[in-house]
Amino acid sequence: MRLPRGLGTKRRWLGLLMVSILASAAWLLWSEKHSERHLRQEPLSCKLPPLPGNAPLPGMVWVPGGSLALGDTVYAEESPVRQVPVAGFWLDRTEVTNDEFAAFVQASAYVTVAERAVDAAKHPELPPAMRLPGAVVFVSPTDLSGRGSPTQWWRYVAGADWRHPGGPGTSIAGRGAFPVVNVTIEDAWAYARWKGTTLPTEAQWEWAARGAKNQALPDHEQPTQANTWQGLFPVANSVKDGFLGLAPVACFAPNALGLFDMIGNVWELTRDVYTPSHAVLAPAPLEDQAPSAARPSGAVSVGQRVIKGGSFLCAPNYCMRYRAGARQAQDDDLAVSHLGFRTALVAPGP
Ligand SMILES: [Ca+2]
Repeated sequence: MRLPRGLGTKRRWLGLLMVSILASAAWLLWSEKHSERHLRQEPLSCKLPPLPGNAPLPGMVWVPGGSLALGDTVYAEESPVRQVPVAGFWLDRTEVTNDEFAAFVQASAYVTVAERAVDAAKHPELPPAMRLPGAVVFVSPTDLSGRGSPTQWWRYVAGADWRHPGGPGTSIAGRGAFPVVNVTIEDAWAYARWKGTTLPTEAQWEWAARGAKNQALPDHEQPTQANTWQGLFPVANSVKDGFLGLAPVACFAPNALGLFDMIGNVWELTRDVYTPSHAVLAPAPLEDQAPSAARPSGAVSVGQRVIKGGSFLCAPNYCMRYRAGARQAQDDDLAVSHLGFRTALVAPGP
């Protein structure tokens, strides 16, 4: 029996639609169950190997100087690749943890940017709800009808800050070894000044992430020794690397210099003002610059910093920025749940 042509086409489409909906639902259910199983197994800390006792401050490793091919060729903002000299320096071997940041806050009574109300004079366009103290938090989307708009998985959550990474009702209890998040460049500078260190430049950071090697052709594959996203972002994460969300620091093998999590886990702030490509270089930021004071000539985006390394949300289909040469802009006064930092120190080598 043949149905009239129009009706047959309609039924075929309805059938395909049903199959597609059922397949998506099954995939989501499988992925949720799979993720829950992994969540229960995720460690709250990972063991750091002992460090040689020659560092000027605990937890720092020496990054020897050299010449770096800064940048990459995957996204426009990484080009052109430029040869940049980098002098030797010290770098924290892990991202700054909640425990480390808590010690700073306890000693200094510092209040982070996310814990303060947003300055209405600076952001007159924002609705009152977004001027409350808070941060932008990743929330797994349940509705993808917006065709890939990031607003489906990023939400401004009032009350989200470094102590409450997901907002009210969440906490960092038991998560002292996790990287601190929901911090801004101002917060990172405050921590670094307190510790007697500084923030790395983009070139320093990238050179260190490459293991102090002038790699002409960087590896573009999704790394296995890093906390990233395996699967189709943002709907399905197979959690092959063992972590659905953030991981404690140092759960993956370090690079050749002994640095952990340079790629993945959290994006890391650098002191460099963001420029849209390497054709426009930020000035050599040798001095400790207050965020509002850093306005290099030629920089198009004022009020944004370069962040590096990608995060646990980077997937092959969405943000292939789990590479040393990748970079992204970050608003100076916006705290985000996938962003942290580590500090550097310019001092004589071992
Ligand atoms: Ca992961």
